[in-house]
Amino acid sequence: VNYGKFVEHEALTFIQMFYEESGRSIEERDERIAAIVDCGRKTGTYTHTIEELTYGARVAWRNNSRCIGRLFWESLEVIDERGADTEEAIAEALLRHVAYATNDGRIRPVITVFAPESDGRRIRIWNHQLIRYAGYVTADGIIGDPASVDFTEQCMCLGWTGRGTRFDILPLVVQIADRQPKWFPIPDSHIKEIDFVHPDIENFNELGLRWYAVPIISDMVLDIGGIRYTAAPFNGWYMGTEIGARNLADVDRYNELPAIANLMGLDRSTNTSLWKDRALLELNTAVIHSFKLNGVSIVDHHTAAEQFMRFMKREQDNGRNVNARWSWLIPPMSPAATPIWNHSFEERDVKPDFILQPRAY
Ligand code: HEM
Ligand code: NRG
Repeated sequence: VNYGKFVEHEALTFIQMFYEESGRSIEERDERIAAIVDCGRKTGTYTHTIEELTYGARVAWRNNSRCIGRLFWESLEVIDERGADTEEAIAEALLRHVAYATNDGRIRPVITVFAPESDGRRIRIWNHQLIRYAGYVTADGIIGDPASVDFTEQCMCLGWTGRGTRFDILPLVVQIADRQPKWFPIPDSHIKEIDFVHPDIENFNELGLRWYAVPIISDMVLDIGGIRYTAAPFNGWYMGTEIGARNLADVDRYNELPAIANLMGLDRSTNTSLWKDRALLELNTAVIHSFKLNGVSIVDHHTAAEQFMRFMKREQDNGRNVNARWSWLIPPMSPAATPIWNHSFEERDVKPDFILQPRAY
């Protein structure tokens, strides 16, 4: 019952912030506020201008307490696809996003924004990331990425079949309202992947490890001024440890440390050989080395931490509080060797932001 009022309050807070930060005139602002109030009371919602949408998406990145990469928030490119109203049109826009963001390896931070939730009608992209590897439960254990097992089963129920390798790219799955979701394969030509080699360990490539170039999160809500964009996939580039210290290393993901330690001839019979730490270090060396060898953007965790400290300084100089969560900002390797370690942060409820939403399936 209070829905309209709630939106109005959030909308006005956002509009005031936008007009203040972008240095527009008071007259212009008040005109816009009057229009939004009028539209909101008549229709229960309002439509962002392209300038509001662009600024809102950038500030959502700036505000996200878990992201270490926020120094570059102002460079986010916003693609307006609010007009895409069929599953096919949405899938085509997603493929354009993949190609534009990949940019042959010189990765561009981009967000594609689809129509927001209205009257309970919403667009959902079922994928967690547009590009991700399948995970299959077999009698001999899981093949592929264990984090994708549930989604992979959904894709197979919809009629998709994978080749059954450890690195099968999943299809795009798009749903409008409560219609049956539709799936679309991503052509190989759209996907850049990197095979991992090590600068000194010659047979490292025999492990057959690889990863895709661009992480494109596609299951979060972009919340701007009381409007919820439930389909707004975004990407930057990888920090090496996301792949080398988590995706390929976690025991409940690809769990590659034992194989790497064997390749290196380390003693796995005792923790005191620090075989996990040694294997982690070489895996992460291989990830960064291989991305660079292939001309694909990536940042190491030390540089990312320095960039984050510059972001904090710049925000403070601009009179803004930084919203941050320590446990997400410290990298999963050598965290105490980065300047983030010794800081304490405040986390508040700020908007615009990217927020989690329940699974679509
Ligand atoms: C989280 C790095 C760009 C929004 C993260 C995380 C890292 C990271 C390391 C933690 C991920 C994890 O532990 O799983 C970077 C780097 C970027 C970048 C190096 C390079 C430009 C972006 C962009 C956006 C964004 C462009 C949005 C416009 C987020 C959000 C999270 C996050 C919302 C939290 C995800 C969650 O809650 O699961 N980022 N990021 N990041 N980043 Fe960034
Ligand atoms: N850890 C996840 C990706 C999370 C977001 N990371 C980024 N985002 N770098 C993984 O696939 O490893 N980004 O927008 O660049």
